[in-house]
Amino acid sequence: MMITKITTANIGLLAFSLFVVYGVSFQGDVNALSNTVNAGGNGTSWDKFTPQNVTVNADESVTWTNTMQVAEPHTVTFVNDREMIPPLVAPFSVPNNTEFTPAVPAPNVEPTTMPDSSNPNNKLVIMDNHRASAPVAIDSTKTNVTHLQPNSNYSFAGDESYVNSGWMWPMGQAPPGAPPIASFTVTFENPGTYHYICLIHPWMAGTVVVN
Ligand SMILES: [Cu+2]
Repeated sequence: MMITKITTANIGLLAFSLFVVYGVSFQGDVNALSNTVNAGGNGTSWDKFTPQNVTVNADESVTWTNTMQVAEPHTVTFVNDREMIPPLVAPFSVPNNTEFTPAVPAPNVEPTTMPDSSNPNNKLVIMDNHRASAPVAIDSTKTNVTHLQPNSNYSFAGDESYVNSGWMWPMGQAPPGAPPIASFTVTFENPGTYHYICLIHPWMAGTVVVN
């Protein structure tokens, strides 16, 4: 499980690198329907939510899908306090004798580890942060964490401290070991103006206005 997540993160970085090399030549039409938002696109829209701003009525839903032509992930992430912005990876302390066995056959993978300066019996292993890569909701107290199913329809009260889609891949392009998340649907229960970002490309931002 641990290795799978590290592998997923590395594949994500690889996918991003491949996108930088090959993705810029793609062009595509962005054809947004009512209450649907494209997360990423092609050509110059690859790092945008389209439409960037949507307006719905209370109890209506908005669905985001990843419309990339290459395997580049995006997230839809509502954060109401900057300290709740999660790092994509984080160090965790494990006993020095902990061994990691790759769960997905691959000839060239290895976890990143380093000494734990606070405990000589332990080492640090850099892990994918589940709160960033998986669908998660955290309530206004920042203590009650709900793990959502991939491609969830989440009922959003509006006062949550954190609501995340997880890494959404173009349909069918999630890499081995990654949850096959291709969409995220949010039903907005209460009027308000709600801002969201993509954790992987934090300059990607959008707004939902609920009347
Ligand atoms: Cu993104």
